[in-house]
Amino acid sequence: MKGLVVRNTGSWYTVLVDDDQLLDCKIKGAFRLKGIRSTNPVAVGDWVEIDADELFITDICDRRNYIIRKSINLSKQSQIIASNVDQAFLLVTVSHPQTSTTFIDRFLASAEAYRVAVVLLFNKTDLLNEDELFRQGELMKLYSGIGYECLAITATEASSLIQVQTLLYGKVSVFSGHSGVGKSTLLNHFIAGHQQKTAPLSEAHDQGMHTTTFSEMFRVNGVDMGKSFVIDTPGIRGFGTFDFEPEEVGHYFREIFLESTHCRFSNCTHTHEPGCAVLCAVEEGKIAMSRYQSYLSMLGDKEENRYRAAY
Ligand SMILES: Nc1nc2c(ncn2[C@@H]2O[C@H](COP(=O)(O)OP(=O)(O)OP(=O)(O)O)[C@@H](O)[C@H]2O)c(=O)[nH]1
Ligand SMILES: [Mg+2]
Ligand SMILES: [Zn+2]
Repeated sequence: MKGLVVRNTGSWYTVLVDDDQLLDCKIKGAFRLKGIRSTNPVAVGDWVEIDADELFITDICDRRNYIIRKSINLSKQSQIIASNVDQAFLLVTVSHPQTSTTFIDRFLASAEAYRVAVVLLFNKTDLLNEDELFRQGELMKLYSGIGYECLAITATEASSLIQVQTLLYGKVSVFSGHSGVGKSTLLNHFIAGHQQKTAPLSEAHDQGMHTTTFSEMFRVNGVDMGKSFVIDTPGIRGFGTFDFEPEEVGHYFREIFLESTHCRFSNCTHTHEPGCAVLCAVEEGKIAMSRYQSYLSMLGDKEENRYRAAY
């Protein structure tokens, strides 16, 4: 029997099967070792084959895509946050807590690599002072200029909810971002019954409390929303990079990639090469310095062969 993994807590997987039945399944020991090096061999969003009598997952169907994050410490373990998604929403907060452009850019680059469309939701607009609103506007200009859809929202306001809901129709959407940016608060408006836990930020650090501890998929509530699903995820601190080749990193920064077609060398790393069109565009202000710095920081990970903390 085929089913959709909607939740994973420790060694238990909740699988949605025909007739809206939810089955709690395990995976067989041998299956766990099937050459998958992530901390979670089966992820929320996976389609799986199950043995419905024994309640075992026996196989995973090929993934269309996934959002993965490499641990920022040296363990080099990776974790699949969600798989088979139609789009990702990255919640960004200019403050409470602050989301850095490096973090945004790393998320966007990894989504590009796995061909997942991203919408940037600038949340907690209601809390921003004049300077912060200005900063939010600048960021929205920057990212919409590159081609990403950007929305300024307040997770508790009806007008924001309607804007987000229209984007969910008929799709599987994963919501990600730092702890405390409001993922669960926002998603609670779209799911029936069961409410996800939410919590205020720590007063001392103005950061989230890692309230959500595992990914979970919910059907979106509402007329005609039957085939629409959202996935709430635990807040991520940092976003390590992947095993990219240096000349590949530029492919995942859309505007850098576009410019790079004019570089003299096809394997240009856009750091020191003569005739580099990207360096030229940075100097002219056509490519934002913050984006170029994020690009360099991802290249740097590669050179140092380690993952950096706390973006
Ligand atoms: N003022 C304001 N507060 C918000 C908004 N969105 C969320 N919050 C508050 O921010 C706090 C954190 O929200 P959560 O929904 O728990 O954040 P989360 O992203 O799910 O955090 P983790 O589960 O830890 O990853 C809660 O106190 C929310 O009420 C918003 O748009 N405006
Ligand atoms: Mg949460
Ligand atoms: Zn170049």
